[in-house]
Amino acid sequence: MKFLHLSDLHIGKSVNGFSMLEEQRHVFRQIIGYIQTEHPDAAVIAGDIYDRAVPGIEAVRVFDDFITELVNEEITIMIIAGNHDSPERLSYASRLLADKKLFISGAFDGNIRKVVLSDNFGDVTFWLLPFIKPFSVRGLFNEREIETYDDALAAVIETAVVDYSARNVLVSHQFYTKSGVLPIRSESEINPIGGLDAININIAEKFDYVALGHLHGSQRIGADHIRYAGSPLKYSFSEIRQEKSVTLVELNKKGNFLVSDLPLTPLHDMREIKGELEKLVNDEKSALADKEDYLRVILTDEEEIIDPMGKIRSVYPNVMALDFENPRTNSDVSAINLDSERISALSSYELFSEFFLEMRGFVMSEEQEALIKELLETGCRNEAP
Ligand SMILES: [Mn+2]
Repeated sequence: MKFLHLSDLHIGKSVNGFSMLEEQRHVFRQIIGYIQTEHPDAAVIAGDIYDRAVPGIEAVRVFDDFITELVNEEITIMIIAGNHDSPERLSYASRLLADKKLFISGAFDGNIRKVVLSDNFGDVTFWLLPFIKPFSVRGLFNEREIETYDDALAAVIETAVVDYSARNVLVSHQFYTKSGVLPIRSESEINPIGGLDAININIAEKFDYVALGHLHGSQRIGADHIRYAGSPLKYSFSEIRQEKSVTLVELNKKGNFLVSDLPLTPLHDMREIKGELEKLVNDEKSALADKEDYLRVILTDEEEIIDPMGKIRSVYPNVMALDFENPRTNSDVSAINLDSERISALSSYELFSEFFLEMRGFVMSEEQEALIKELLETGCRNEAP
């Protein structure tokens, strides 16, 4: 049994004001390409199909095209709702679509939806558990106390009658951790309750494979058979060093499996460049790189620049963020001693040289000293009645 594991598509997402729709179409074409070369039996999408509960028209079109192409490949498609999706909207027409081997698990109703596929080694049961919150499932378990995410997941997984002598795959979209190990987080994941949603992965360890969504960096959680596929694109600058991929899983006979990452290449990469404006604009090396990449530009110029964004965008049109890193921005303003008595005792010249040192990180040259003294004297003379 071979299947693709993907997640966190976030179709329709804008990153720093730039629409990712063309990028998304681009990586979806690569995923279809992998299906044509690898011939998996199924594809699993572990939540966060859309970026918003009410996706825009273009986002719906992009997903419609993707899902139609997946169905045309005649593989089984299994989808769960993530925390960004509206469960009801996502599962629209899902009963009709089951005939097309497309299974969508939207809202959790007390039973985990399962899909059974088989191969020469027997059955593989896929358990499609959409994103849940403790309060949203509490009503389904009257006799149980459900306070935490751990409680909620324990109750929900117990509803599944799992035959662990056969092969089972859990598909889930939650924040799982292995005790004591900090997972790789990304800024594009929205984490509304700051870690309280963490669930101990022990609860799912007996499944033969756990196809997770929610974290945007591809990673294993405590064991090789428990994995986040990660988002197919970089959705924040915290991800510039991540390799984006889809995960290919091969389940052979019970206890025997293979996992590999199939790399995804964006239309334009997201990266960071740093240096002085002149150099960055004329840089020989950057001439080789894609100027349309999504960039965070860090300017190290000492001098004030007029319209830095306009200047940098004339060469790199897709600059997403502009930051400055020089002695002026590095100085810690809070460290300045603002004691009013001390300040009033200082001369104008002394005040200015302190200010200069704070802003630039070094003392004035003799030439600068002479200039400022002259200016202060002229200023004072002109002020006098
Ligand atoms: Mn997500």
